[in-house]
Amino acid sequence: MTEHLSTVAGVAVDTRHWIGGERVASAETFTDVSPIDGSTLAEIARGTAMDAAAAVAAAKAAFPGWAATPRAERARLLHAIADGVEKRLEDLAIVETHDNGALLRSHRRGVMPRAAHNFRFFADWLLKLDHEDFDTRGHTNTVSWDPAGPCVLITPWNAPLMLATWKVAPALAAGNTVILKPAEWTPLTASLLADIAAEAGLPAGVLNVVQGYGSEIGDVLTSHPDIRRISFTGSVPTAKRISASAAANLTPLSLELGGKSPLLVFADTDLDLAVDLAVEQYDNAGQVCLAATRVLVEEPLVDEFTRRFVAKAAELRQGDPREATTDIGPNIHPRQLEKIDGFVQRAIAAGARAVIGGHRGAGQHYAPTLLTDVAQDSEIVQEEVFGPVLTLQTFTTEDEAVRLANDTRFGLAATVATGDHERAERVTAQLVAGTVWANCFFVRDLRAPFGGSRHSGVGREGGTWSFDFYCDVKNTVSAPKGWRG
Ligand code: TXE
Repeated sequence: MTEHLSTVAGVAVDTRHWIGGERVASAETFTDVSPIDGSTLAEIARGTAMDAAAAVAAAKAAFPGWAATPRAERARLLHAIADGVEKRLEDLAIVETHDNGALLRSHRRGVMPRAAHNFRFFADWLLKLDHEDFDTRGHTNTVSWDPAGPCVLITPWNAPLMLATWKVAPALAAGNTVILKPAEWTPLTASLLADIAAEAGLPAGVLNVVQGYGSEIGDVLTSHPDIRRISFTGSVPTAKRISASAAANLTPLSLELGGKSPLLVFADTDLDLAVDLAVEQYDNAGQVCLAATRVLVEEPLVDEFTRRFVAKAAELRQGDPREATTDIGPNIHPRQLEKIDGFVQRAIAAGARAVIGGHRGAGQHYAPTLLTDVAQDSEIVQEEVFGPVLTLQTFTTEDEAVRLANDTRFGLAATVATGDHERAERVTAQLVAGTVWANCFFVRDLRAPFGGSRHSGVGREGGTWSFDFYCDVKNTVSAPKGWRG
């Protein structure tokens, strides 16, 4: 073991940056702490402006070679990375659980397989991506998907590797080089991904990982004139800052931000389904951008719904995310816990009633909370909490339900629970959101566009939409042979 390796749950993790195919240290480090028990996991390289600039230079230098690499070879390498993720699935799962506190069983069964799938999916999509030839008075228009250049990908802590690979895979598939800046609260799996990519044979400089605080190196990355795309998942204030920074070079952005999504429960719904959908919103301790945190229930159903919801939520077991019996792990950081509790206590002071929860739990847990008697224009109804906190409101007509659902500055997702198919069609058509689910939740297909309206984001990724974003789409118009030639 060298001083740059930390062992997390038996897995060796390099704590340095990965720049131009080499591990690079910084003079200073920052401490990465586990939300499970507050223990120190690693001392991570604290990136500087120089490190960030070096990563951009490495990505720029590697770009021409990678862009010129035939699609089939790029796809092969992405599949090789997916193989590596699968081979190290257990390591990735356990390290991620220590780093962000999410359930080990979810990491094993869902999250890490999905990280591998992200690479396979975009590798395969790349091979299917076709140009379209069409004719204009005998001239041929040929549309091509050209690589754009070095991309900065900035990712959050709630699903670190899954969200990183969701950006890295299409960016690389498109022929771009990448600088990945993981969240400072969860730096570990990005470092393992760099190892995996190197072992798979990805050329030096094609994927770079810079660790550190967004507030210290973010601007250097996002205002850099050599960067051609920025994809960010995180908070609205940071997105605004990145937008301002990117404006210097008009760098195209994809922003996937928060939400305050509604779950509309109509009286004609299958009540078991509606209750399951609502309780599911506590998954990942509520740290899910798509979570339907505003539960809107049709008046006649509210008492029965609440009774069943409370009974079901009471079955949830909070605890150590490594245990198979745990349903909800800790929240990410003492600062987030503070923030969650601040929202809840201010809501209660303003007249809200906690049907369940309303307080901290043991350690770094927050008790699953349902707040009622909340005003539509109150902070708790309008602002993203990003913890296991739901509000409950009632409505009496379909129009009122739609009005309340849309009365937010966000527009990431919405869910409708109804037994009436025509109502489902009518209501989903009126909801302003990037993803709307009818009688289901979290069903995600990588072919589908993903993103948000209003303050939930800018742009869409997924399937062709990812390539639209990560490519410079070009139209070449050729005159017919012999035409004045
Ligand atoms: O987010 P930040 P935070 C929401 C959620 C949460 C809140 C705050 O409501 O409570 O955001 O979380 C990097 N230039 N979501 O403070 O700051 C940072 O290093 C460039 C929703 O953790 O947005 C990290 O890598 N980058 C969300 C990333 O931005 C900068 C997921 C996200 O951190 C930067 C996470 C800068 N100036 C939080 N400053 C979702 N949409 O799923 C910070 N960063």
